[in-house]
Amino acid sequence: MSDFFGNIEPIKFEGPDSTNPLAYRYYDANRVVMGKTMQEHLRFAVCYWHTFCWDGADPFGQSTMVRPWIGQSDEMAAARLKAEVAFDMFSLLGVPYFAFHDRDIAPEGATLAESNRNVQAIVDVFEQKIEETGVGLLWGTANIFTNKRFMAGASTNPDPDVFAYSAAQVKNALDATHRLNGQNYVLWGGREGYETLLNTDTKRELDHMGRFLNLVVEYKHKIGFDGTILIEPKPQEPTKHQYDFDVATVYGFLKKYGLENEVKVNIEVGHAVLAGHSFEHEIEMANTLGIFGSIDANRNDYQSGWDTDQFPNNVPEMTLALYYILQGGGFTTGGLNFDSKLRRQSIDPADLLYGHIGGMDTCAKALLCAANMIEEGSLKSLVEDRYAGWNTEAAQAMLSKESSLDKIAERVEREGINPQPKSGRQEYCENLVNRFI
Ligand code: XLS
Ligand code: NI
Ligand code: NI
Repeated sequence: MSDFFGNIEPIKFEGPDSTNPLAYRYYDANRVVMGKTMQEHLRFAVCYWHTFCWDGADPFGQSTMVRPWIGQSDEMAAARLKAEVAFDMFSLLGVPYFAFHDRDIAPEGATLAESNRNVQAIVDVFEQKIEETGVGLLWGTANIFTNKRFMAGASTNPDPDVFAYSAAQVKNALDATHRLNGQNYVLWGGREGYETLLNTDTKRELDHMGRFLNLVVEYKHKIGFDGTILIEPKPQEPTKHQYDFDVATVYGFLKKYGLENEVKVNIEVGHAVLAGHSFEHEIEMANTLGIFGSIDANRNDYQSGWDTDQFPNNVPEMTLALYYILQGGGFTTGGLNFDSKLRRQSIDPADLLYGHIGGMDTCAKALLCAANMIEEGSLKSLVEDRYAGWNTEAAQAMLSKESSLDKIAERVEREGINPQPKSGRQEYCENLVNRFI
């Protein structure tokens, strides 16, 4: 154990009345809710990047946070210390999973081969830590957006050498994820998009991205990786226009390149909001299209209009999200990764714990609310009643191959069909939801 967190003891569940800021008030890992423990439902993960790789520097100011592994001359020793502190934190929180980019865990070398060796060395450390602590890998990914070689994209770069380099880097990250028994492998389209159409051939770029994803899926099968490949939609930032705009756009892309049964989505709260959607909209679209995979939990500042990646603290928003996740059958290989970071003035090691404790409690409380909503059932029966007309034979017949516009028109005339509006009862529904929060 490192001394980064001082003498902080593992975080325990103390119940809603607890005033201890280093205790869970709602997250009770072994509590059974709708037939599964909270831990099994929520499958929490801590992300490596915001948590261990950011020191508070922003475009206007220097670093604010003490991170003894950042800025050291012996970068590999620093990477080992970072891994040590990371697993200390996973154990203090009692989270079952973590997630990382290849470049989060080990320094980039002078060549890809050297970078790969650095990643392998830390993966060796992880292997042992996983063995010791029982913490698992929710997902791995490759950072193919930070280095300037990726400034015009990775698989969508006009330069085929960047496509090749990206493929080689993803191969190594997928191998690492496989070795660590990762539950999923994520591709967030970091700079897969464009700044201006004036210099961009979108047809080529999409075809290249489609082939790239097929290469990833083919390789996954080749090595016998049985985790899920996930795309993480985001509409903009860092590029002005990102190709993986939202869930529906990703589905169209997967269909076009024949991958709709191979790839699912990792939905991030802040990205949904940037796309002009609610989080639950994106979840329910993914359920509807059969591609729901995992989530990146955070929240945006509704005022600033950026992906501010704050820790979730909005119980009503998370309740609706979990309501739709549970209705869709819950997570399988996916989970709830905190793609969340501290604010720049939160400089104490304990702040990392407060952020995660608050996020986990928000989600746990939301899980209880969502489970109550489902068990009580009024909202579901309201929706069923609203569509009940479709259960008749005549209604179903319209959807069959034998029906036609003229047959339907003839029936409308013959039966004198004259629909009367019915209330959608939105306020009633909203009040109903609030009964459970
Ligand atoms: C950035 C993304 C990124 C992915 C992993 O906005 O959320 O952090 O989750 O590459
Ligand atoms: Ni994310
Ligand atoms: Ni994000």
